[in-house]
Amino acid sequence: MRALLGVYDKTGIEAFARGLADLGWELVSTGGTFAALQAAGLPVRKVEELTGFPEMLDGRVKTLHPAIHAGILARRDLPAHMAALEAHGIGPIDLVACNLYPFYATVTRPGGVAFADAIENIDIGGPTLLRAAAKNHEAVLPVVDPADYGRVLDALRTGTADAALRRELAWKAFAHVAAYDSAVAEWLWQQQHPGDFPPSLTVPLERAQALRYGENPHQRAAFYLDRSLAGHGRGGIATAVQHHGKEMSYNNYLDADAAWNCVNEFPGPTCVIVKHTNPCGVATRDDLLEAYRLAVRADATSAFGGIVAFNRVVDEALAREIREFRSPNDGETRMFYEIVIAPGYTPEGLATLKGKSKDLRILEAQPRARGGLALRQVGGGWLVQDPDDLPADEVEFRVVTQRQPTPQQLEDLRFAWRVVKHVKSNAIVVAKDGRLLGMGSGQPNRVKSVEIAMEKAGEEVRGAVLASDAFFPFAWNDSIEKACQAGIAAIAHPGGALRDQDGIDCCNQYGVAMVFTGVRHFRH
Ligand code: 93A
Repeated sequence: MRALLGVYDKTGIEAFARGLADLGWELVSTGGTFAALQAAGLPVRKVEELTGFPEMLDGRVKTLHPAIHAGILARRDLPAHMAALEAHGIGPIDLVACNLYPFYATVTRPGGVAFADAIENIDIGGPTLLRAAAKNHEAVLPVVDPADYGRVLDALRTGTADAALRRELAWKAFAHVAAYDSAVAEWLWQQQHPGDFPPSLTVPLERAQALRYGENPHQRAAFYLDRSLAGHGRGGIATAVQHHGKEMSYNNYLDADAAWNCVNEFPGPTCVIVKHTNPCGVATRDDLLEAYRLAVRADATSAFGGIVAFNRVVDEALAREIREFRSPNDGETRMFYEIVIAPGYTPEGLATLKGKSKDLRILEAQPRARGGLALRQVGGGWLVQDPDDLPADEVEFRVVTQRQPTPQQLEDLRFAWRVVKHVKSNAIVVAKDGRLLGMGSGQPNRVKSVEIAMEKAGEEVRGAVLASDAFFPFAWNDSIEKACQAGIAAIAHPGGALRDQDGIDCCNQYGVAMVFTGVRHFRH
């Protein structure tokens, strides 16, 4: 039996080769792999010996030769194939271990990469070897992943290299080459059309976790990592580390993502509590612990069973507060949460939090970087857009009323604007002193969202500010007048309605300040 070993990543290759040699296999290798095996004292032949050709063109042509590919591709069950090998003095190859030039790592290298460098890192011979071996996997074992060396050796030792193993290895080889070529194609497109959406999209997704079920128990589900260049190293919920607790569920991922994106909207220490993808408690304070207390109080009923996100490290005092905090509703029941997510924990903070329950999921994550693509499925297709990444600081507030907002109101409007972006449309947020008092979300009627938000704010609505994700189409006897009558002191919305002047007149009559943001944050 003959094995062809040509690997860029030489991890584990020596032990694998030794195992094969011990089983009586003949080893053949490309230059670098040959040198490594020879240095390890293993009997190994050069590919050149088989091809009768030197490696050419700086290594661009090493294994691309009939003596190699006929040896891999010949059908052992066809006498004509075997006779052809014989006639040309070619021996069969029964195993190919190969991993490819590091194209992905090269083009994602920090600091960028020269075009020519990237091109040189496109492997041609390797994918060809792998595809040939995978096609003829009935006779040839294609091994692309060093993690498989051990089980392949075991199977050879015990004579159990059966169809199931061979098909799995073949699948892995083709999947690997397909993802590799996708990355090359994506990169090439980007070189010519930076920032443009490609005419066809191949997003290599790698299954990171099988989920117990989807949104409901009768739906199957899994979590996939975006391995495209656009998704590379982007942080966010996909790369979060779980320190403790029950396995993440489908809905957990959705909610944790919403909470994490919202909390990272804020520059100062902030706590965001999310329920069913909507922020129901948000507060910014110099003291993160105080921010947490205020965030729960915004709507303790909704916060129960929610996701708690912080944009600063969680220390012991805060962890104890999260563990012990009793519902402000009855002063007795300890708050229950699905997930706590933060950029980090002190060792004592983490230990304390773990003591809350064995189920509490504790995640550590990095903010999602800006850019990439936002994809959503509709029947028979996908919608693709830029993520809603517009930094809140870049949104200009234009005062359109006689009354100017006070500096505190302006700050509260900024706060409310950061929150409202993360609330399902129609989204209304009422806030004061850097904390959320009430929100209305997902109502098809904007007036209803206003009413819900103000009802949640209760007495505190007087002197609070209100933000709307989209403009108010009507004012009198509608959203704006209702807000003014309830005691809202300042309003932010994009502006741009046919009846904008009605809204301005209404605010002027009630002595309320209003700003136009010129930006909309629909979230459908
Ligand atoms: O430049 S190539 O595309 N031309 C080839 O004919 C060829 N054959 C194997 N690259 C080729 N390989 C690759 O070389 C393998 O995929 C592997 O990554 C690498 C192993 O080379 P070495 O043993 O010299 O380190």
